[in-house]
Amino acid sequence: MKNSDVCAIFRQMAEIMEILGEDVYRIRAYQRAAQNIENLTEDIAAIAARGELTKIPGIGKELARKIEEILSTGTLQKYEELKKKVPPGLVELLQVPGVGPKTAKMLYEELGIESVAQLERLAREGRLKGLPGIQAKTEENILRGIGLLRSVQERRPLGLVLPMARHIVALLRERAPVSRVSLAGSIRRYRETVGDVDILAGSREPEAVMDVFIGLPVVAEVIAHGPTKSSIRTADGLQVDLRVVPEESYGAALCYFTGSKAHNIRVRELGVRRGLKINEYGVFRGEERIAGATEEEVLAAVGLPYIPPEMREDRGEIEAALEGRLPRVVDLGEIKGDCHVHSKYSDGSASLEEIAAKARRLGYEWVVVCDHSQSLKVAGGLDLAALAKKRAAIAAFNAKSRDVKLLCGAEVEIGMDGRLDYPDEVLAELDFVVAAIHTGLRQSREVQTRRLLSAINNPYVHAIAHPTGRLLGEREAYALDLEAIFKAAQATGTLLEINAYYKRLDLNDIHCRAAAEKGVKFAIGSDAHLLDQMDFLELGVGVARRGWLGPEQVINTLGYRELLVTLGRKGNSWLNK
Ligand code: DGT
Ligand code: CA
Ligand code: CA
Repeated sequence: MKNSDVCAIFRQMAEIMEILGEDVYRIRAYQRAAQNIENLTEDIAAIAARGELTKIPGIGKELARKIEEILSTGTLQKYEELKKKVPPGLVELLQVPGVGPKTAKMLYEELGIESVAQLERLAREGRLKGLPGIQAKTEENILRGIGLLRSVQERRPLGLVLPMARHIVALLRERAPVSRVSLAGSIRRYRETVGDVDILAGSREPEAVMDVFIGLPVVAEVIAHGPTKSSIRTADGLQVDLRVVPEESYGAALCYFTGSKAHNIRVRELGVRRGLKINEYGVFRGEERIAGATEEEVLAAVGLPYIPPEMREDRGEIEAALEGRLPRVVDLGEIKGDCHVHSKYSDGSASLEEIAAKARRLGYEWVVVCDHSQSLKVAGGLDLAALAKKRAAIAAFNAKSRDVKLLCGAEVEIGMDGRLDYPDEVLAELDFVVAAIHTGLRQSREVQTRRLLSAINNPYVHAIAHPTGRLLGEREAYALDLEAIFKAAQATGTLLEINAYYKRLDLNDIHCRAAAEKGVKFAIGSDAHLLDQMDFLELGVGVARRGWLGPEQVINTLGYRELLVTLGRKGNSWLNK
């Protein structure tokens, strides 16, 4: 039984209970439990074995007993009973936005519909008309809902969406009568993938703003056009939603449309306890608006400090904020360098001078120039002679440069037996050694863990590159005992990388937070192979913030001198404080 299996059972139970119209709070309890189990980095069976299930947030005695039953029998009596109460296809229909449990049940009973594809066909043929509660408009809405479902299922990597989203924001600022414009939704929270782009504008002339929006050159299709709310699709199929609100509602609307939905629900509950109603227009006591212009004001009305958007996932930020222990997370402005950039010496395209010039534009003090090691021939790995040449070139560059400094790094292959691709005396000469696995990705959990542990235990390895090896939408993480990796990284003062390349984002937010709780520190690297890819570092900072990391946990916040001292001796005070 894996964590994901336990999660799936709880999610299904919540959905079936929804069809059966059972208690909303019980349904929510199952959903929250599923989410929290999904976020675990440890095997749930191991937690159960220690008798610590109730330490998982959202898991009380009753749910703990159910988890134990699932672990020992492979299923749950209650789940089996629930399943018998509804036809299997019905649960699928519930995923369509606008199709609630009642409609799903009726569609099944009247027409035997039990899949989204079937629903789509019948709605297109106009065969839903005349059913209880179904009008022409309802069919249209269902089809739109199915489209929406597909667009959400088809999520895109954040790094590919951000440039277009910012371009549209810039165009609106330039051309529309807006006082303020901001990104909202998952993109503002720096989720690693986004369903659609949400933009919020403040204006006294919403209709004029909408006219500009739907007329922008990037618009390929207008999905909806209203006075305060419109949606468009760009040529490559990206959906962009724009909402316009009056200035005095801007903060409330920004809170609402930034989400996450789960976070918003919790904030609204806090409001209810104080007799307040919170929506996208403001915070209300009766008819009176008591807050709404800024996010700070809205959150303060329910007793909360400002919470960075990246933390708004209902992963404990509300509790932490209420108890005054919300950490201050690292800020992009505090980043003084990039820990992982490839140059022309291996498979990168930029020269040392170009890398330094780009770093200067980004406001950095330093960059670690990391090229591949000798055995990775496909990526132009450097043999010892080439590495010596690169070191000399970097030393010459640094002697001349009065601002940006370069560190001579290497991304060193970890062999199948855990051995590193350069001998120790060579590693010892490098400023920054990042060890990585690029071959033998399908080894067993034991082998993979052993390989990484052996790199972590090498006194010259400063960091482990992209520790889990996953690629968004392409490749799962390798089988790995992350707990053991975190523990060893902490004990030896080995940094774990937050690889900020848009497809990697590895470690991810959840793993970062778990590692940080074990005392691990982090190195953010863009892994740029092209100069412009150095901009991806921002995504890594987003991951760090979503992982609740403070500036003192991220080595990129150190100035050049401090960095050199810190890297000089592994196991020094900064690395495993
Ligand atoms: P995405 O687009 O799937 O990556 O994720 P989001 O979070 O951007 O979701 P989206 O675009 O559906 O909605 C944007 C925000 O609007 C969402 O984060 C919270 C808010 N929102 C949308 N629908 C609801 C709702 O039914 N209830 C509440 N409380 N908030 C909602
Ligand atoms: Ca969105
Ligand atoms: Ca949206």
